[in-house]
Amino acid sequence: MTELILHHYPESPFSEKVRAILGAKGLAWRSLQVSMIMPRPATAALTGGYRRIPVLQVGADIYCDTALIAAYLDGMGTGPSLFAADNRLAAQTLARWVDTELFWAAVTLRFMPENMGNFFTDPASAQAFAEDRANFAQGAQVRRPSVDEAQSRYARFLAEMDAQLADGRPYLFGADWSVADFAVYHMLWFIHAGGGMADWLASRTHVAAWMERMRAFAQHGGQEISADDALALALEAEPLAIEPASDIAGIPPGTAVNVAPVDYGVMPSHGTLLRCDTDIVVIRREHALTGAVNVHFPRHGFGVARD
Ligand SMILES: N[C@@H](CCC(=O)N[C@@H](CS)C(=O)NCC(=O)O)C(=O)O
Repeated sequence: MTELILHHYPESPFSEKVRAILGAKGLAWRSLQVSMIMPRPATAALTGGYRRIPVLQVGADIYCDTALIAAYLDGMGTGPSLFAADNRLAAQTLARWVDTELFWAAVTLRFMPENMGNFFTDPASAQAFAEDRANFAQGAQVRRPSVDEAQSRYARFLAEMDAQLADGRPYLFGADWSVADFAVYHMLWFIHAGGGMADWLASRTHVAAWMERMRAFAQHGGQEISADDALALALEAEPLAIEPASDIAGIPPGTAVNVAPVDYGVMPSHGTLLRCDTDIVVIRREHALTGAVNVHFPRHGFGVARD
């Protein structure tokens, strides 16, 4: 099997979701650690513009967004599916809510001075981060909640989650994990990673025990790979053959398009449309450093437009 290369950085919560899935499934992976702020030249050459983290590279195929990365990894490794049929709708819907609504509450909470821990090593890196994220926020269509709103959203969620786990089940929907466990895990990990609000977790004993179970999965690190080696692997590999199709009237396969998240970090990737269906969007692009690559996105949460 071609190696799984995760482009990520340690502080990134969405990367923590994927690190935990890789660990839970016992999958070997390569770690390409990127900077917390731009530029990220190798990742950008591969994605063609999409700038959110993480992305998963498998040879000359690049998978963007953790919803799609989870679906891609699901068929691999050991253990139960992340998308078991009996709770698939509930698990997917909870994961989407956590990754959007709870995420913005988590951002408010984590960046309260008392919850930040040592996120920034010095004032200059804090300033560089603020400038980078101001660029990232351009064109975003999201609302970051106030502290009061974020606290009440999180308190309510923790109470409901604790009640759900109170019957002794190990995971949110029963005996087996689902994608929702990993989505909730990374968000709680992010909120508390600076050591703040520890009492919120400690007082929810079922959540605290579940959190330790989930945290253990993410302790399974990847073997480092350099950006140059990751680019060389893309150059050597052939992108997957994708059955051409499009369900967008007026944008057939072969059209030059751009694909971008619809909510935030809306920087588009440019390429030629290979496929667009209810699950995925795939474009083909070329770059001197990578050769031909396929860039895959989930359909949910992404827009496709002619270039
Ligand atoms: N829905 C996306 C969200 C990804 C996301 O927001 N990632 C954050 C880091 S955890 C990001 O890209 N922040 C800006 C950056 O790192 O440049 C996913 O599931 O992958």
